[in-house]
Amino acid sequence: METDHRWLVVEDGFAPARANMYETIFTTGNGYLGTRGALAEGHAGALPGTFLRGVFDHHDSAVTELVKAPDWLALAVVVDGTRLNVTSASVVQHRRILDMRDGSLFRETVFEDSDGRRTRIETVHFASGADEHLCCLRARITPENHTASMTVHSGIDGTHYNLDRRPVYATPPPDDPQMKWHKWARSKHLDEVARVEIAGGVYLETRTIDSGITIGYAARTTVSPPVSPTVEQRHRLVEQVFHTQVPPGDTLTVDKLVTIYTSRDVAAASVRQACLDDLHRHTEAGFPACRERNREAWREKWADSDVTVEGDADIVRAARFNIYHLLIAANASDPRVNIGANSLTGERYRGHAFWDTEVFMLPFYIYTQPATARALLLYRHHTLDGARRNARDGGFRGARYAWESADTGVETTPQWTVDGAHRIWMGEEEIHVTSAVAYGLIAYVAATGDEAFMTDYGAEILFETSRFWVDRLEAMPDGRYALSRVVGPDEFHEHVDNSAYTNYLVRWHLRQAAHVYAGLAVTHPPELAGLSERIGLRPDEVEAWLTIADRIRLPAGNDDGVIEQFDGYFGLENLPVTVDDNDMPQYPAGYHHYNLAGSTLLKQADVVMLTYVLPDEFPDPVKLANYNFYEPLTLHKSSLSPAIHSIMGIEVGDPSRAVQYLRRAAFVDLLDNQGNTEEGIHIASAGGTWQILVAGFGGFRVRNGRMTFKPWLPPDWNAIAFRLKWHGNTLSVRVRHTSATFLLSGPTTAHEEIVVNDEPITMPVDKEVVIDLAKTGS
Ligand code: IFM
Repeated sequence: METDHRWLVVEDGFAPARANMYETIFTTGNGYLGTRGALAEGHAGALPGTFLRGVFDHHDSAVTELVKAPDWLALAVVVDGTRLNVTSASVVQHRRILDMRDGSLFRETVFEDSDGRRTRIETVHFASGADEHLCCLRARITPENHTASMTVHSGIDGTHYNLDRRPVYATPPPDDPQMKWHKWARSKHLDEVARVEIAGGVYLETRTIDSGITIGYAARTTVSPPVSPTVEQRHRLVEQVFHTQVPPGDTLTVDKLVTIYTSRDVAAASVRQACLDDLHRHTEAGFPACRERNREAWREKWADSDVTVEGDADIVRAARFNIYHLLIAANASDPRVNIGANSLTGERYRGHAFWDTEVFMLPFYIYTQPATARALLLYRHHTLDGARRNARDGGFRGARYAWESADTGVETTPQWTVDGAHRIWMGEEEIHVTSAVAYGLIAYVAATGDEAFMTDYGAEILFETSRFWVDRLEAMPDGRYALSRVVGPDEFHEHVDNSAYTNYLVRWHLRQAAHVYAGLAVTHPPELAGLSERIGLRPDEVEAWLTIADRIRLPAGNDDGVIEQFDGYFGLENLPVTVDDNDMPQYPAGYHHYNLAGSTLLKQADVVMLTYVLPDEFPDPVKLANYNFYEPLTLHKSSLSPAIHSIMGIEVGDPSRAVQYLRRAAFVDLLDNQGNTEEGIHIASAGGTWQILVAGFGGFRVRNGRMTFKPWLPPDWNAIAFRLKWHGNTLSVRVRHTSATFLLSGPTTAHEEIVVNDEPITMPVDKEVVIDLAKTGS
């Protein structure tokens, strides 16, 4: 195992109160699946879960949700009649280590039963980074002071339901049966299809109830010294059971290989065979070879993705933790899926994708894993028909992307909070997500030069969504166009008119669409003609986009350049804000998420966010004025908020809180500073953390088609280093206080022009360029 602590996340000792949080943090995965780091033997209060990308179902849940798939980790050890777990035996020693370098989770626990028998269990498991259908576990079980009559159960457990356990809220929700709490909370999605013994192993097949997705798991467990297993089974559970005697100090080694396929991968009738074929292949190779292949795959991922900071080891570890979670959240192999707001690590937000993907996470993938970025954007094309339906359902033309998007792209935002107490309006009103999709695809094409993506997919998205905007905009008597009844990024304020964020983005969106149309007319006339014919798009419609864009009503700025967040915002009540020990703002006494609409307080970055996503629309003094005005009013009740404030603080020349905001974002889950990590990783904050490092401290932006840098380092850091993919090449960047070093590496030989502190620099391929930052006016 890795020994450098900057690659490790460690849990020392078992604390029931933190068990669910660690399950989330210790999720292992590979983009195809995510498996929470629950203790394999289970315990009261545990929330295990494996989630398979794209496996959604509705059935008796409030809305379509990501299904809790069968648990492949399940492994129980019975010693002299006691099934060892944290409640049946005392825990003498417990330590778990997530090795982020190769995505594996180590565990070492010593149990002592009521007769003083001590048994040590050590495990390592991972979801293979080399083969997305493979999961591996090795356990070493050692009776330390006794001869163990030992039974090991190893199998596939499909008995779990979504939200088996109530989520923990600060104030427990009322148990009013009218609220159908139990129905809302605990949902069944799987029917059993088959459970069988296979050669040397077991196989479980289930099917989702509404969506009809077949899910197959094949598992083979072997033990050493060898023992022949029996097979035990009951509804939705099948396991191999090994009975043996183990002398004191001897170790029983258990290897478990599991293969997983669904009918999303192969035809339903072939799922079982696909599992068995893979299992056979991996069994031939054996656990050590599977592990080595996994390590090799992770070496490649990190070579492109790592960010290091010299001078702050804690930040390096936290940065890697966030990048690790981004790396297990998605991969390039499925263009029909996106990343849920809690990735594949938990049930919060039901696996639904938000604007989080394009605005917070996509930059990481664009610049480090562009094939994955492409797959994520292809999902938006795959769900374009769903977006068309959303527009149609609202009475509009074109396509409107869902605020919460699952498998089809049809709006899946629940209309009520889970306790039934509050109406959720985001599905109807948080329409800025549609421009986030445009934002993501424009950035992707600019960075990769993937014009085929634009002609084959991106243009259709841009054109259909522009149609939605012009229909959704309302013509006013003065000839301007307004957008009423929306929610901007700040979700404390619903039903607002002319949200600055939304309206600026819509204007930008329409102009981009028209620009792309004009560009394709020159570079790809046949493709444009084909697309126009297919969607019935006329040139005069495109001209209208530009005319309307020019007339969109943009909220006025005050004398200092502060942009009013929406119509009437400046007239709202100012409430005092207090901060906690960590200097983070608190709700004023008596206030909470649902009663702050009459105040100027913000849930999260809104106008400041606008100045970040559209950097060229606002001069520096306007950015500064808005940062100074809105930052003290922002409560950061969304984990998406701190990252943007860190970046914009640096950009406007007030980096005093940049490191604090970085820590808030980077440690949101490691320290559970939003209090809900047990329900899943804040994956948008993970993307935001990467952006702080690269766009904040590294000062990276794309401007006029070029990579530009305006770095700034905190005094106690020595350097920051990262890599960016650009048009197929890689730019390695290392920034120090006084200098910055750039190296552009192939495969292409084309030089690039980059801009550092406003100075253009020509970068040859494979030749390091060192810039004296003092001379560039930094
Ligand atoms: O998309 C976010 C939103 O901005 C704030 N509430 C949570 C959502 C999912 O992360």
